[in-house]
Amino acid sequence: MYESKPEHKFTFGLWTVGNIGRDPFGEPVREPMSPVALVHLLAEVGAWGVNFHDNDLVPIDATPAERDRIVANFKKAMDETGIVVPMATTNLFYDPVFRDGAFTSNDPKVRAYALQKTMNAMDLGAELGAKVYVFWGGREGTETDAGKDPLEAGKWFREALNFLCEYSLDQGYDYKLALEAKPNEPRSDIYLPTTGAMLGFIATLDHPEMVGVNPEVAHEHMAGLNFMHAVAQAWDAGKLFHIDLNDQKFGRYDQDFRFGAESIKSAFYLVKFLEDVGYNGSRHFDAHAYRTANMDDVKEFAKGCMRTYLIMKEKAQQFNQDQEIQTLLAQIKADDGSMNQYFGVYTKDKAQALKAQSFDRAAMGQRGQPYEQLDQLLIELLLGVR
Ligand code: GCO
Ligand code: MN
Ligand code: MN
Repeated sequence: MYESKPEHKFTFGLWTVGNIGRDPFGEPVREPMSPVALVHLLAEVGAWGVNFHDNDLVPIDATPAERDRIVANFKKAMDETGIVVPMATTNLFYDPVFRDGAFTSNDPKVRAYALQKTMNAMDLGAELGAKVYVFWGGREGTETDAGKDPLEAGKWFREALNFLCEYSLDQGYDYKLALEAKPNEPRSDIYLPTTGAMLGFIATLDHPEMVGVNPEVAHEHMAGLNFMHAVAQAWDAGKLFHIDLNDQKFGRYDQDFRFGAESIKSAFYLVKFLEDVGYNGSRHFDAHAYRTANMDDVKEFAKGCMRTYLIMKEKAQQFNQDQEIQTLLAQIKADDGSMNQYFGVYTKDKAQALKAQSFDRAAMGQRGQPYEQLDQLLIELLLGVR
């Protein structure tokens, strides 16, 4: 039961199961594992794919020969396990050079270096088969707005993405670029803080068709927003290129909990949405095991992410097939078709006719909806008593 299969497209970053449990108050609690060992771990727990930042795989100071040796070993591990690389990204936040951002750093040398580093990382990802390239602008922001102009920073970010779209085309990579919004951490304020902001920004690019989003549960929850709604907007725009699944208490520090660990209802709505619309991309878990976990518990963490997703998928099917729930929904959405004449494309005649239509506003305002009843049924379904 709830066994993960390749068709579920479950992926993890090297940095997720490989997280060594450092936090601002304490040293690492787990030994670092090599990328090859992590690929084997992911195969053991039943994942389909692995994603990485350039420097999760190849250290920032590696020589070209070291790089090639590391990549060859990694490919061998992929062949041995069947694990694939659907997504790659750049680490533009760890090294001190990025302390004031990468593409939006006030220092033009840093901005140029960020472009160079990203091109190299795109080469690395393409070599290993990645089709989605993620941009998470963790340090693209400010602590004080006294020192940086958001218009200028936005222009730099736009120019960088335009440049990198052209680079991808020039190299013949068929990358789709996915922008990942986050409101704060590690900067006090990060530019383009929500998925909606990213969607607005994408429309201003030279190649908007190449660029979509990588929404993350925790990031919208940090902003106090409804994640499923953000995902729905991205889907509607044809821009849901990737997704980062984890969990997060609202209003807390950046937690990266196991998927479904905290917000069971939100996880349900999200999985139901993805499955109902037929989202076909990776289900990527961008989460970390608790700091108290040893490696056996890290494996349980990874299995738990996938298992909870599959349980929620089953619950979504149950919801869709539940007679009582569906009868209530039919009642909630009842439509005798009498208003159809007014909807859809505007015409002068329609507008005239609608202006002449009389409505019983008082009666309409009295009509209740059995959302309490419906929600309780959902709760009982999730609690396993239905
Ligand atoms: C975070 C982000 C990152 C990105 C990753 C890939 O909060 O640290 O979610 O984990 O997803 O850098 O771009
Ligand atoms: Mn995150
Ligand atoms: Mn993420």
